[in-house]
Amino acid sequence: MMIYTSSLIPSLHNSPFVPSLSSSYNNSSTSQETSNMVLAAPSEKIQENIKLPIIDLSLEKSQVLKLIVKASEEFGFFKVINHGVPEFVIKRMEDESYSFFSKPFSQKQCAGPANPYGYGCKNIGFNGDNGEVEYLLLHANPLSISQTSKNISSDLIMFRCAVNEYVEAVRELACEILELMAQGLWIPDTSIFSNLIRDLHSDSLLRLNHYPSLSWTPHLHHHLVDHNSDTSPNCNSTLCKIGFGEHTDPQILTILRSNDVAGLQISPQHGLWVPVSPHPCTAFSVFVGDTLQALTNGRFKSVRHRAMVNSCKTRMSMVYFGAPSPNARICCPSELVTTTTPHKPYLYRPFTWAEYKKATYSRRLGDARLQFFRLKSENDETISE
Ligand SMILES: O=C(O)CCC(=O)C(=O)O
Repeated sequence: MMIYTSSLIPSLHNSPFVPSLSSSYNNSSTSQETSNMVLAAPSEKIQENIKLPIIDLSLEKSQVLKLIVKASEEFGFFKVINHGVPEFVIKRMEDESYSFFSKPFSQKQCAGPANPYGYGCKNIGFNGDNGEVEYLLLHANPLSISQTSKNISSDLIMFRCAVNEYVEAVRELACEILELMAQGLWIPDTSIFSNLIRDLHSDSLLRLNHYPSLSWTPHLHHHLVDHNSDTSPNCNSTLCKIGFGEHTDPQILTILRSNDVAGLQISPQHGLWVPVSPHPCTAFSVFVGDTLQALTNGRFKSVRHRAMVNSCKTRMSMVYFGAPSPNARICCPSELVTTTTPHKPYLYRPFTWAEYKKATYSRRLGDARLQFFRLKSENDETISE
């Protein structure tokens, strides 16, 4: 009899991919809820001295392939620099985001509730997760963007252009990285992963997250957006307030850009959190998602991460989630499966993105969902996700 366990967290399921913002706040072993504010558990270990990989995409290709594969296997996370996304495209999107979040709360509410697209505040997803965050969730498809943007900006054309241009640029970056990954894994069809998010019906998303400083209250919030930089995560506070609770991303690949305020942390192993420095500010953070873990037969690790609130500086992040089309069949290429020694059988049963998304939505943000798609193996007694 085989038992499946989660080595990442004793909690079990989440609903994070679309409205993603949920957190495992229900999980008392990892966090505590205090008067509506979720705090990190005191027992957690923050490890400042782990050097997270920063990959220069302009280096020689064979070197880049190796670095990407290594980082995806070890951390499921890396940063990229010299990525080719023009600074003005990023800046325009950032300006639009700041402009939206600095509006009075009542105006922002007109773009909500996030069901699943639109403006959300504190509530993340549909299963009771919450955090110190407000966000705007958009489908990455231009038609959907134009429909959702009606209540978001007074200058619709400007907003749509900024979003479309940004989405296009980060999608290209995601595709380039996915192609490098396929090459690094010696898969002959190097577009096998990237084609999933290039698909016209791709279910990719853009989420803009805004983590106000702790003095913020929604109804007073119309002038508090603070663009000053600060790299210390909790400059005035010994508390560790959670903005966006821990989770893995269900999609294929996530490309995140934040302002220069710290707060993002990744968990390469249960109970251990590594702060991701916001520098260099021209970098993007790249996360392996659950679907890519399944597509690589478990070689790449979908990384658990969360965002902490800074007590005196406002943090903002812009997150592109590259996803397949709902009907896409997720099954790892045969090159990553071996029946001879070293034995590497299929780890996951094939599933469609629609199926995985449904499973994700029905759970809490911090839950480990991929384990439910894992195939039982005669040799495995306990399988960890
Ligand atoms: O804001 C961040 O740094 C993390 C956000 C995140 O994990 C998400 O939106 O899924």
